[in-house]
Amino acid sequence: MTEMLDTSQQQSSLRQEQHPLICQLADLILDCWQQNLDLSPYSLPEGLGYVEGKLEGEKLRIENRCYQTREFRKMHLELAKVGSNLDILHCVMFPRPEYPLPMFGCDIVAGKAGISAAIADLSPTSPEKTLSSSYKQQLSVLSPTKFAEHRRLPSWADIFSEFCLFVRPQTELEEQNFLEYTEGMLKIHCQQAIQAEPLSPQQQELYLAGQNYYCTKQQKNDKTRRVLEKAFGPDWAEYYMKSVLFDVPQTK
Ligand code: BLA
Repeated sequence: MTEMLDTSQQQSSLRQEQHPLICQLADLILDCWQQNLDLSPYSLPEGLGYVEGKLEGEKLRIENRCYQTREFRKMHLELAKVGSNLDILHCVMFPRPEYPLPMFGCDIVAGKAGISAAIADLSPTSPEKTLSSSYKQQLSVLSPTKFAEHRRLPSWADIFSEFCLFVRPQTELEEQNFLEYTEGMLKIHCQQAIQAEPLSPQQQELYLAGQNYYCTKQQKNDKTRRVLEKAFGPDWAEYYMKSVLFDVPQTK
């Protein structure tokens, strides 16, 4: 347990083998969490802290770190490596249903030719599927710099906000600009969370439904599913997507 909380000891084997932008973002996320929130450990299902799989083709290694706080049911940072070709960072912050908070999510996929996908968003969970005006106001100040290649979102991705940044960075400068924007989002989110007031039980149901909708949509990402299926098989991939990556929070 104490080991999970010791973010100074986080120089894991997988981390050192990752694309530099992934290492930087992972450090930044853990620093930001530690500086702004009061972290407690969160236990993933047994045996899922570090996982290795190999069915067809290359070995997939996954390393998870997970925390919880007063405001967040689960804060999950995952690093994955497929053979020597593909590095992945995945991060989601699941609010406790008591609070009207959006979902922070980001994903970086880096291949031999560089980063093919970098996405960051604060996705609404409100019944109206919009962010609150104070979130909007703060996020609109971030205004990301120009990227040469913005990517089109797939059809399942109607969960993201107007502040979602989804790009294929083409230079180190663009990589740093993505990092800066994501950091800005994360800081705003942590500060908003600290100030959040609990909802009425009726409202909580509605925000929980918003989280369920988000998770259901993310589970439709076939690109993620395929990577997991190739290394662990379809049943494990389904289990992992539903119970670790995008588990739907339980109603009380
Ligand atoms: C895309 N996600 C991808 C891709 C891969 C993965 C291989 C394709 C890259 C590309 O199109 O260039 C794989 N991502 C993974 C795996 C894990 C992972 C294996 O997280 C975990 C073990 N995905 C998220 C989150 C968001 C997200 C939190 O996990 C957003 C907040 C988005 N990933 C996302 C989107 C795409 C993607 C929108 C593009 C999908 C598409 O183009 O169809």
